[in-house]
Amino acid sequence: MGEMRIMKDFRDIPIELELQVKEYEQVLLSLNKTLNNQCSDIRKEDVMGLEESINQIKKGIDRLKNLQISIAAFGETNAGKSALLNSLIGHSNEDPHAPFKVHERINIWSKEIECKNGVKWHDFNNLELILYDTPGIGGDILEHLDIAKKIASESDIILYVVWLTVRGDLQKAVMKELLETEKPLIVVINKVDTQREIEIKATKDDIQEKMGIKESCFVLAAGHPKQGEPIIEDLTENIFSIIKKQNFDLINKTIQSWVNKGVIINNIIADEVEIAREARKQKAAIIIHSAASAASLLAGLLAQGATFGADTPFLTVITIGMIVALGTLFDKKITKTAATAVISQNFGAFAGVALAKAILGWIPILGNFANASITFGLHEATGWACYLIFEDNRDISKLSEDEFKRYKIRAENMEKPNTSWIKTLPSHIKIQYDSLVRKLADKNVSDDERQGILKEIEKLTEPYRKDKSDVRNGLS
Ligand SMILES: Nc1nc2c(ncn2[C@@H]2O[C@H](COP(=O)(O)OP(=O)(O)OP(=O)(O)O)[C@@H](O)[C@H]2O)c(=O)[nH]1
Ligand SMILES: [Mg+2]
Repeated sequence: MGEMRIMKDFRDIPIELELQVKEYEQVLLSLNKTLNNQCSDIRKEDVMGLEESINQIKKGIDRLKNLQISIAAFGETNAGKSALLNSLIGHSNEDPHAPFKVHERINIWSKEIECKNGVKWHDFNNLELILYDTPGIGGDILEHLDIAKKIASESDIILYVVWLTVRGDLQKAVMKELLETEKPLIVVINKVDTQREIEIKATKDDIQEKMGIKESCFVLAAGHPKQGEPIIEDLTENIFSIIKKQNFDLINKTIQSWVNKGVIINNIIADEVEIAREARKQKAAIIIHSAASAASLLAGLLAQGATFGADTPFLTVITIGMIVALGTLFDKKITKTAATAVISQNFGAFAGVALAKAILGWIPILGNFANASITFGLHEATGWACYLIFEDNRDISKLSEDEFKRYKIRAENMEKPNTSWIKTLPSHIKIQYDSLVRKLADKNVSDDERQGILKEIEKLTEPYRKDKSDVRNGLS
C-alpha cells in the first residue's frame, strides 16, 4: 500500500515539472515574440534586459528538463549508510553486485573516487535521482571526513545516518556545519530493528535537544535488518516530499524571478511600442488628411473646368506621395511603380473602373466627373488601407486585389484618429497648413519636394496633435 502511494507521488513529480516547464515555455514564447517584433522605438536597455531574462528562463527550463537531484548518505562509521543506500535501490547487501560496499571503507575512499560513486536511484523522464555514499566519519582515517564533507556539499539532500546516540563532539560539529548550509537534511535513525523504542527516543531527544533539529526531519529506518524486509518507506517518502517541496521550488524560485523581470520589461516595451504606434498613427492621419485635402482641392478645380492637360495624372502624384510618406513611417521605401500599382488596383476596386481612370487621368476628364468629396474619401480609404498593409508588414506590391479590398474594409472599420483638431489650429498655423496643402496639389512640385512638404506639415502640426491624451485608445 505504502509503496504504491510513494510510486504515485513519484510519478506526480515529472507531471508537475512538465506543467511547470510548459508554463515557462509559454512565457518564453511571448517574451521572444516581443523581442522579435522589436522596432526602433524600444530602448536598448530594455531589449538587453529582455534578452537576459529570456536566456535565464531558458537555462531554468533546461535545469527542469534535466533535473538531477543528488542525495548523499552521511554519518559515522558503521551507521549502516552503505547498506541503507543498497536497500533504497533494491539491492540486498549479500548481493555481490550491490553497488555500495558494506564494510569496505578502508582504502576504498580516496580523493580520486571521491564524488564518483553516484548510482541512479530513479529516472522518470526528466527527473533523475542519484544516490551518493560517503566514507564514515569518526574512524581512523582522517582524510575520510574531508571526502565525506565534499560529497555532502555537492549534494542537494543529505541523509544524516545515525545509530544510537550522536556521541562525539566531532559528529555534532559536523552536523552543525551541514545544517548551516540550509540544505534539506534528514536525520535517519538507522538499524531500528536492533533498538528498543526507549533507545530510539533517547537518540532522537539527544539530537533534537543538542542540534535543534525539527521533529519532522527525523526518520526511522533499518536498511539491512537481521530479520525481515528493510524499513525504508518513511525515508523514501520523506525524500520525495523534500524533492517536491524544496528542490523543485528552489529551481522554480530562480526561474520565477526571471519570469517576473522579463514580464515587467515586456510590459515596458509594450508601452513603448504602443506610444510609438499611436504617434505613428497620428502622423499617418495628418499625412492622409493633407494628401486627401490636396487631392480634393485639385478635383474641385477640375470640376470647375480647370485644365491641366488631359494626359497628366495629377491626382496620381499626390496619391503616390501619400503612400511613399506612409511607407516612410514604417521604414519602408516604396517605389513609384509599387505605389502606382496600389492606386490602380485600389481605386478600381473602390470607385469603379471608369471613375478610377478619370481620377488617375487615364481618360479625359469630362465635366464635373471628378467630385471633390469622393476624391477625398478615396484618398482617405487608400491611405488607411496602405497604413494597415504596412503595419502588417505586408509587401504592397504582392497583394491581390481581393486582399486590397479586405484591407479597405478593415480601413473603413478601424478606429481612426480624430483630425478635427486641424480645423481649430491657431489661425497663423492654419494659414501655413493650408498653404502647404496647396503646394502639395501643385503639379509643378517634384516627388521629393512633395515628401518634404508632407514632412513640413507633420512638423508644423506636431505640437497640436491630440495623441498624447488618448494613447491607449483604439489599440489592440
Ligand atoms: N541489524 C541491522 N544491521 C545493519 C543494518 N544496516 C546495516 N547493518 C549492518 O551494519 C554494518 C555496517 O553497515 P554499513 O552499511 O557498511 O555501514 P556504513 O555506515 O556504510 O559504514 P562505513 O562505510 O564504515 O562508514 C554491517 O554489518 C551491516 O550488515 C540494519 O538496518 N540493521
Ligand atoms: Mg559504508
